[in-house]
Amino acid sequence: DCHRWGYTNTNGPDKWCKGYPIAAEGKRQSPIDIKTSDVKLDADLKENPLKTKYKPEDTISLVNNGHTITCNIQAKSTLVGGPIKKDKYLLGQFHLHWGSSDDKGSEHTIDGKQFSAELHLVHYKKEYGSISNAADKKDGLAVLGVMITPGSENSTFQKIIDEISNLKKKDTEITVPNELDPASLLPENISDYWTYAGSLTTPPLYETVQWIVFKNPVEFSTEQIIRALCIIDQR
Ligand code: SG7
Ligand code: ZN
Repeated sequence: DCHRWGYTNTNGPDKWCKGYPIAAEGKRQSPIDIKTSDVKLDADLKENPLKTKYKPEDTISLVNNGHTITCNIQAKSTLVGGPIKKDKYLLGQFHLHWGSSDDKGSEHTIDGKQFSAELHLVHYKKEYGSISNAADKKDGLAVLGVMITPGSENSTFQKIIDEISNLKKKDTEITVPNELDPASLLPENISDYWTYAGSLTTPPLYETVQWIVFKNPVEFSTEQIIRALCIIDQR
Protein backbone atom coordinates (compact mmCIF):
# COMPACT_ATOMS: atom_id res chain seq x y z
CA ASP A 1 0.00 0.00 0.00
CA CYS A 2 2.98 2.21 0.70
CA HIS A 3 3.46 2.57 -3.02
CA ARG A 4 0.03 3.91 -3.72
CA TRP A 5 -0.07 7.10 -1.66
CA GLY A 6 0.71 10.32 -3.42
CA TYR A 7 -0.38 13.89 -3.87
CA THR A 8 -3.28 13.67 -6.35
CA ASN A 9 -6.99 14.12 -5.57
CA THR A 10 -7.50 10.39 -5.25
CA ASN A 11 -4.47 9.44 -3.16
CA GLY A 12 -3.52 12.70 -1.37
CA PRO A 13 -3.02 13.49 2.33
CA ASP A 14 -6.70 13.39 3.28
CA LYS A 15 -6.84 9.73 2.12
CA TRP A 16 -3.66 8.51 3.84
CA CYS A 17 -5.23 7.76 7.19
CA LYS A 18 -7.09 4.80 5.67
CA GLY A 19 -4.04 2.60 5.31
CA TYR A 20 -2.22 4.01 8.33
CA PRO A 21 -3.94 3.42 11.66
CA ILE A 22 -1.75 5.89 13.58
CA ALA A 23 -2.96 8.74 11.41
CA ALA A 24 -6.54 7.57 11.65
CA GLU A 25 -6.49 7.69 15.46
CA GLY A 26 -3.57 10.02 15.92
CA LYS A 27 -3.53 12.87 18.40
CA ARG A 28 -0.35 14.51 17.20
CA GLN A 29 -0.45 14.39 13.41
CA SER A 30 1.66 16.77 11.33
CA PRO A 31 1.69 19.12 9.57
CA ILE A 32 -0.33 21.78 11.41
CA ASP A 33 -1.25 25.40 10.99
CA ILE A 34 0.78 27.41 13.49
CA LYS A 35 -1.49 30.03 14.98
CA THR A 36 0.88 32.66 16.27
CA SER A 37 -1.71 34.17 18.63
CA ASP A 38 -2.08 30.76 20.38
CA VAL A 39 1.59 29.95 20.93
CA LYS A 40 3.12 30.11 24.39
CA LEU A 41 6.57 31.30 25.30
CA ASP A 42 8.57 28.56 27.08
CA ALA A 43 11.26 30.11 29.27
CA ASP A 44 13.19 26.79 29.49
CA LEU A 45 13.83 26.95 25.76
CA LYS A 46 15.58 30.27 26.19
CA GLU A 47 17.73 29.03 29.03
CA ASN A 48 18.92 26.05 27.05
CA PRO A 49 19.09 27.33 23.46
CA LEU A 50 18.88 25.16 20.38
CA LYS A 51 22.34 24.57 18.96
CA THR A 52 23.39 23.12 15.64
CA LYS A 53 26.91 21.92 15.09
CA TYR A 54 26.80 21.37 11.38
CA LYS A 55 29.85 20.12 9.49
CA PRO A 56 30.47 20.05 5.75
CA GLU A 57 29.85 16.73 4.02
CA ASP A 58 32.09 15.40 1.27
CA THR A 59 29.82 12.71 -0.15
CA ILE A 60 26.06 12.88 -0.57
CA SER A 61 23.58 10.28 -1.72
CA LEU A 62 20.42 11.37 -3.53
CA VAL A 63 17.35 9.15 -3.63
CA ASN A 64 14.16 9.50 -5.67
CA ASN A 65 11.53 7.56 -3.67
CA GLY A 66 8.72 8.64 -5.98
CA HIS A 67 7.52 11.32 -3.54
CA THR A 68 10.53 13.58 -3.18
CA ILE A 69 14.28 13.62 -3.59
CA THR A 70 16.03 12.95 -0.32
CA CYS A 71 19.64 13.88 0.28
CA ASN A 72 21.21 11.35 2.64
CA ILE A 73 24.39 12.44 4.39
CA GLN A 74 26.92 10.89 6.72
CA ALA A 75 25.51 12.20 9.99
CA LYS A 76 28.45 14.34 11.04
CA SER A 77 26.23 17.24 12.06
CA THR A 78 24.55 17.44 15.44
CA LEU A 79 21.60 19.15 17.08
CA VAL A 80 21.22 19.71 20.84
CA GLY A 81 19.32 21.95 23.23
CA GLY A 82 15.92 23.61 22.95
CA PRO A 83 13.06 21.09 23.12
CA ILE A 84 15.40 18.08 22.83
CA LYS A 85 17.28 19.26 25.93
CA LYS A 86 20.52 17.36 26.64
CA ASP A 87 20.04 14.63 24.07
CA LYS A 88 22.14 14.52 20.95
CA TYR A 89 20.47 14.16 17.57
CA LEU A 90 22.34 13.60 14.30
CA LEU A 91 21.41 15.03 10.89
CA GLY A 92 20.81 12.03 8.62
CA GLN A 93 19.03 13.53 5.63
CA PHE A 94 17.16 16.50 4.26
CA HIS A 95 14.43 16.86 1.65
CA LEU A 96 11.94 19.36 0.29
CA HIS A 97 8.17 19.66 -0.13
CA TRP A 98 6.83 21.99 -2.81
CA GLY A 99 3.70 22.97 -4.70
CA SER A 100 2.38 24.16 -8.03
CA SER A 101 3.16 27.86 -7.59
CA ASP A 102 5.05 30.34 -5.41
CA ASP A 103 2.18 30.67 -2.96
CA LYS A 104 1.72 26.89 -2.46
CA GLY A 105 4.00 24.14 -1.30
CA SER A 106 4.91 24.20 2.38
CA GLU A 107 3.38 21.57 4.65
CA HIS A 108 3.21 23.69 7.78
CA THR A 109 1.35 26.95 7.46
CA ILE A 110 1.74 30.02 9.63
CA ASP A 111 -1.52 31.78 10.42
CA GLY A 112 -2.91 30.04 7.36
CA LYS A 113 -0.15 31.26 5.09
CA GLN A 114 1.53 28.68 2.90
CA PHE A 115 5.08 29.21 1.63
CA SER A 116 6.63 28.22 -1.74
CA ALA A 117 8.31 25.14 -0.32
CA GLU A 118 9.46 23.65 2.96
CA LEU A 119 12.82 22.10 3.68
CA HIS A 120 13.05 19.35 6.29
CA LEU A 121 16.33 18.53 8.02
CA VAL A 122 15.73 15.13 9.64
CA HIS A 123 17.71 14.29 12.80
CA TYR A 124 17.62 11.05 14.77
CA LYS A 125 18.53 10.43 18.38
CA LYS A 126 22.13 9.27 18.34
CA GLU A 127 21.61 6.13 20.39
CA TYR A 128 19.13 4.73 17.84
CA GLY A 129 21.86 4.63 15.18
CA SER A 130 19.82 5.48 12.08
CA ILE A 131 16.69 7.29 10.92
CA SER A 132 14.95 4.06 10.00
CA ASN A 133 15.60 2.56 13.43
CA ALA A 134 14.59 5.77 15.22
CA ALA A 135 11.46 6.45 13.17
CA ASP A 136 9.09 4.40 15.36
CA LYS A 137 10.64 5.35 18.73
CA LYS A 138 8.77 7.86 20.86
CA ASP A 139 11.75 10.23 21.07
CA GLY A 140 13.33 9.06 17.82
CA LEU A 141 13.30 12.09 15.55
CA ALA A 142 13.71 15.86 15.57
CA VAL A 143 12.99 17.64 12.29
CA LEU A 144 13.90 21.24 11.53
CA GLY A 145 11.39 22.88 9.17
CA VAL A 146 12.57 25.79 7.04
CA MET A 147 10.13 27.83 4.98
CA ILE A 148 11.35 28.66 1.49
CA THR A 149 10.52 31.97 -0.19
CA PRO A 150 11.32 32.98 -3.78
CA GLY A 151 14.44 35.11 -4.00
CA SER A 152 18.11 34.63 -4.65
CA GLU A 153 19.65 31.32 -5.62
CA ASN A 154 20.86 29.06 -2.79
CA SER A 155 24.25 27.70 -3.83
CA THR A 156 24.07 24.63 -1.59
CA PHE A 157 20.67 23.59 -2.92
CA GLN A 158 22.03 24.22 -6.42
CA LYS A 159 24.54 21.40 -5.92
CA ILE A 160 21.60 19.06 -5.54
CA ILE A 161 19.65 20.55 -8.44
CA ASP A 162 22.69 19.98 -10.66
CA GLU A 163 22.40 16.22 -10.04
CA ILE A 164 18.69 15.64 -10.26
CA SER A 165 18.54 15.04 -14.00
CA ASN A 166 20.15 11.68 -13.12
CA LEU A 167 17.28 10.86 -10.78
CA LYS A 168 14.29 10.92 -13.10
CA LYS A 169 13.33 7.32 -12.39
CA LYS A 170 11.62 6.34 -9.18
CA ASP A 171 13.72 4.24 -6.79
CA THR A 172 17.01 5.48 -8.20
CA GLU A 173 19.89 6.45 -5.98
CA ILE A 174 23.13 8.17 -6.88
CA THR A 175 26.16 8.85 -4.73
CA VAL A 176 28.17 11.91 -5.63
CA PRO A 177 31.36 13.37 -4.20
CA ASN A 178 30.22 16.83 -3.31
CA GLU A 179 31.30 19.30 -0.69
CA LEU A 180 28.09 20.46 0.91
CA ASP A 181 27.59 22.45 4.09
CA PRO A 182 24.12 21.92 5.56
CA ALA A 183 24.58 25.03 7.72
CA SER A 184 23.99 27.12 4.61
CA LEU A 185 20.42 25.78 4.48
CA LEU A 186 19.53 27.27 7.87
CA PRO A 187 17.82 30.65 8.28
CA GLU A 188 19.15 33.55 10.29
CA ASN A 189 18.54 33.43 14.01
CA ILE A 190 17.74 29.79 14.75
CA SER A 191 16.60 30.69 18.25
CA ASP A 192 13.38 32.04 16.69
CA TYR A 193 11.22 28.95 16.22
CA TRP A 194 7.96 27.20 17.08
CA THR A 195 8.13 23.67 18.45
CA TYR A 196 5.57 20.92 19.08
CA ALA A 197 5.33 17.13 19.35
CA GLY A 198 4.07 15.79 16.01
CA SER A 199 4.52 13.09 13.39
CA LEU A 200 6.09 12.14 10.10
CA THR A 201 4.14 14.05 7.46
CA THR A 202 4.03 11.07 5.09
CA PRO A 203 3.08 7.41 5.60
CA PRO A 204 3.70 5.62 7.94
CA LEU A 205 2.92 8.87 9.82
CA TYR A 206 4.60 7.74 13.09
CA GLU A 207 4.03 10.14 15.96
CA THR A 208 7.70 10.34 16.82
CA VAL A 209 8.81 13.76 15.62
CA GLN A 210 9.70 16.79 17.71
CA TRP A 211 9.04 19.56 15.19
CA ILE A 212 11.08 22.74 15.23
CA VAL A 213 9.78 25.21 12.63
CA PHE A 214 11.85 28.34 12.12
CA LYS A 215 10.23 31.75 11.93
CA ASN A 216 12.69 33.09 9.39
CA PRO A 217 12.56 31.70 5.85
CA VAL A 218 15.42 30.93 3.49
CA GLU A 219 15.44 32.07 -0.16
CA PHE A 220 15.67 29.75 -3.16
CA SER A 221 15.28 31.07 -6.69
CA THR A 222 11.98 30.34 -8.43
CA GLU A 223 14.01 28.51 -11.06
CA GLN A 224 15.40 26.18 -8.37
CA ILE A 225 11.95 25.41 -7.03
CA ILE A 226 10.64 24.71 -10.54
CA ARG A 227 13.56 22.43 -11.42
CA ALA A 228 12.73 20.19 -8.46
CA LEU A 229 9.16 20.04 -9.75
CA CYS A 230 10.20 18.73 -13.14
CA ILE A 231 11.45 15.47 -11.69
CA ILE A 232 8.67 14.55 -9.29
CA ASP A 233 5.16 15.91 -9.50
CA GLN A 234 4.22 16.67 -5.91
CA ARG A 235 1.33 18.87 -6.95
C1 SG7 B 1 10.14 11.98 2.48
O1 SG7 B 1 9.60 12.41 3.76
C2 SG7 B 1 11.43 11.18 2.63
C3 SG7 B 1 11.29 10.12 3.74
C4 SG7 B 1 10.80 10.78 5.03
C5 SG7 B 1 9.45 11.40 4.75
O2 SG7 B 1 9.23 11.21 1.76
O3 SG7 B 1 12.52 12.04 2.92
O4 SG7 B 1 12.53 9.49 3.98
C6 SG7 B 1 12.70 8.23 3.48
C7 SG7 B 1 13.84 7.47 4.03
O5 SG7 B 1 11.97 7.78 2.63
O6 SG7 B 1 10.67 9.80 6.06
C8 SG7 B 1 11.39 8.64 8.03
C9 SG7 B 1 11.61 9.72 7.04
O7 SG7 B 1 12.56 10.48 7.14
C10 SG7 B 1 8.81 12.00 6.01
O8 SG7 B 1 9.66 12.94 6.62
S1 SG7 B 1 9.06 14.26 7.22
O9 SG7 B 1 8.09 13.93 8.24
O10 SG7 B 1 10.20 15.02 7.69
N1 SG7 B 1 8.30 15.06 6.08
ZN1 ZN C 1 9.32 16.32 5.01
